[in-house]
Amino acid sequence: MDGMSSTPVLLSMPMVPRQRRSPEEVAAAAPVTAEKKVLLAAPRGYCAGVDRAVIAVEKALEHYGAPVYVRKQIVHNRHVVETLEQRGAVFVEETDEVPEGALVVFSAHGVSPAVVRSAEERGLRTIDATCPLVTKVHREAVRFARDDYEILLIGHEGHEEVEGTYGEAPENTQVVNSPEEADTIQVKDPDKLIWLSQTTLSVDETMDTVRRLRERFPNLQDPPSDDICYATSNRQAAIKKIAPQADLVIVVGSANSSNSVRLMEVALEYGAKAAHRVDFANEVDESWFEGVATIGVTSGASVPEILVQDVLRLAAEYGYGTVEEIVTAEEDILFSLPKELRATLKEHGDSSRGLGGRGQRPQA
Ligand code: 0JX
Ligand code: SF4
Repeated sequence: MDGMSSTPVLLSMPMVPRQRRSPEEVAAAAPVTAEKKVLLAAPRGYCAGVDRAVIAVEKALEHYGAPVYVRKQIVHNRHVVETLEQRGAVFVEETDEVPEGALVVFSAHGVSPAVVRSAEERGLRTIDATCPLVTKVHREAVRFARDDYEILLIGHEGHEEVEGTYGEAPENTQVVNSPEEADTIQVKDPDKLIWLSQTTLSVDETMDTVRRLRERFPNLQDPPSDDICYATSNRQAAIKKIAPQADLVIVVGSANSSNSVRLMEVALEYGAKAAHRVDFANEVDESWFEGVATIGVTSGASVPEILVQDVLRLAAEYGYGTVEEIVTAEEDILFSLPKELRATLKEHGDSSRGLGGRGQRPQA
């Protein structure tokens, strides 16, 4: 790992002591004759946009000192948020909770122009940690709205990213929440129509939504490039390879993390006999191991690798010490830090930069 001097998020939640059944008791409840093993998905965990956003908050704390305000969760991961809170980050829902003149970081999921304006009006200093791949979708929305297109934004209403992208062109945009909605949505002009999407959706479900939209609106245009990002699709591809062999899939990720929840759904669709999402290893219920030979393990794009290692340690205690990594893609994408921060880092002679995928390697 070259030149990265920021402190990675390392603290893991302490295991809550609770009365677990012993590995012997679990094995006795449902004996397993096949070899017990873990298939570990790669890629998994941190993407380049998350890495950059988390480092942005860490660097802001280091160079400007606490408190550093963050609008919404910087990424949708409890451990990351709690760890940054311990270091002096203050997470707020809206910029009007930030004292005038203070520093606020916008989360990786992006913000609408209205949020930027409101921060300006309050004289806030801002660092925009929006992932460049989310910004790309914002630019598409602006451009197609300017050209008088109606935009069908496939995504989940209420998710910050959808609010941000929608806010770029509210007059021209409708949100399509599901394939079913594609069957009923009404448009103004079916010949001047484009679909865009949230970056963290199920690739298959989105294609189903588009297929259903196109049945009704044959002249629907595709986005200039994929809006579902490389990290989302790579993580889904990896779990698709594992799922048919897995008696159980454990996805590490938070409940509000769209891409993590999608991994669980994709695992089930591709044949996993069971799938569960956990924030922390202590949420794994040992009864899930009953009768299980092969466990698939993966993690969402906002999940530090240390949390996966905690799950692997627990699985090993129950006899799943053999871990085979199933690699379906290599990722080497890396984004430079937000521009507002780069100038300050340069002034302070700090040459560190974000390393996409750093979370994929075990952190010592
Ligand atoms: O809920 P999401 O999957 O969009 O966000 P999360 O879990 O924070 O993942 C990384 C940030 C993604 C932004 O596109
Ligand atoms: Fe960016 Fe994709 Fe990561 Fe979202 S999931 S932060 S779009 S790289």
